[in-house]
Amino acid sequence: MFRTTTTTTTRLARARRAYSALHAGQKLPHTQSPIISKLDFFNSVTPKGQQIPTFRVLDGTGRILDGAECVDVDETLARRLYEHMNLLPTMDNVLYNVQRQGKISFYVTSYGEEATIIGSAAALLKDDEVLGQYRETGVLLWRGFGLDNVMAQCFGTKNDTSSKGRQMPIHFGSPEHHFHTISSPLATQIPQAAGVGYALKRSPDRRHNVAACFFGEGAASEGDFHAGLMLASTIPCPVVFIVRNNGFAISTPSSEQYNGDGIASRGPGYGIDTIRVDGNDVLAVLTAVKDARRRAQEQGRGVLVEAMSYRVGHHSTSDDSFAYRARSEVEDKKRIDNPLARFKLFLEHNGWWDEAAEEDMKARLKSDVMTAFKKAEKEQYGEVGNLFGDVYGGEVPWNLKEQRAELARLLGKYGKKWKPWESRLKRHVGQGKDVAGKDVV
Ligand SMILES: Cc1ncc(C[n+]2csc(CCOP(=O)(O)OP(=O)(O)O)c2C)c(N)n1
Ligand SMILES: [Mg+2]
Repeated sequence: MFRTTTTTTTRLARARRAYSALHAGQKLPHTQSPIISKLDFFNSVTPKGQQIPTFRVLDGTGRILDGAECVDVDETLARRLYEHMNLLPTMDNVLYNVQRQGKISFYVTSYGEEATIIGSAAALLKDDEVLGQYRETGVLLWRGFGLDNVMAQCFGTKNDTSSKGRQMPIHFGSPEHHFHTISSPLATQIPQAAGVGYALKRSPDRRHNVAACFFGEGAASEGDFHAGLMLASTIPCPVVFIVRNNGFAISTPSSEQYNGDGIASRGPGYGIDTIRVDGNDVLAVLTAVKDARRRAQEQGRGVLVEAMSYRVGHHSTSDDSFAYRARSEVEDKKRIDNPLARFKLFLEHNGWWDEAAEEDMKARLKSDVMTAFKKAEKEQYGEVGNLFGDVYGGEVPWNLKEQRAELARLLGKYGKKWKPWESRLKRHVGQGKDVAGKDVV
């Protein structure tokens, strides 16, 4: 049996004191971590039992919270924010129904995320490079892309400057508006944004800019999220990562997507400034993203913003969300924390808005959307041969030549005889003759 004598205890205490004196201030290589001798496991980034706070400016009645930090917003800016927030659901209502009628193949709405998207758009410089996921059409509208361009892309007409009618609806892109083309595979834009940030930093005439990268909390489960943040943190490069935490990745609720404190808890792991913000409060989003872009630009390093909101709409037109969530839940969220209603109250408190202005705006927006929709619905599609262009530079490779020749043969055989092709070809510029020559007629 082992017995501890008084002498042993004293000797041990003396040894411990000597050890502490010797090791006081000592650090292991490559770290400033203080040395401790108690097991201290930790989790997430806040003291135990607490969560990362959420930055908010507007209360539920549209008033600015006492002492809240907020950028200056005058009447012109406030009205512009509100009108763009309203343009989104007006456009979504029309295009969602148009898809249901089979006139376009697919659509994604922004219901519930109007404040997150428009607030962020307004916080960026017009020439900051935006890499979006797919639910950020509002950024393009804020930058003046226009409803005609939106419709042309969704309908794939000859006026589709994003993709010449070759992409699924909502895959917008516009170099003029510094908006990189949307691609469906989740999270690919995140490491790309780090590369764009690096390129901006290396271009003397673009050092005033940052890359702004949008994605959902679901996309943050992809490896590319980690690669992107790692790059932006270590190269480093100026990127504002804006994660829209809307509670769902299609049918998977966010409670099943992570065990940590949301996505914001991951930022400190990469040593980048991070903030969580009320995504239903346009003034909070605007203020937070503006400061995030300032930090990213000044530090030349990534910054992470997590905007908390709720996806009110179905994931897309390919989804029926009532298969996995209650209608009553959606109705409650719409009512309790509606970003449009909150900001409208703010405008009214300032004497900048009334019911007449509301009615006038709604009528105007609806008419703008309907005019653009009707124009695109009747518009011609581009030349059939567009199908083969813009894939490779230089000479067209043999496999595309073969495919083009095969299409020419089929157009010659069926172009006039098979009704679906016949009617469809009539809507294309050149009616297929650019591929099949006179054979098609
Ligand atoms: C690599 C990859 N995996 C899966 C999908 C299918 N998919 C499309 S959207 C989506 C959910 C994304 O959720 P989130 O990132 O939270 O964005 P939200 O739709 O909520 O805006 C999934 C799984 C995909 N497009 N790409
Ligand atoms: Mg989501």
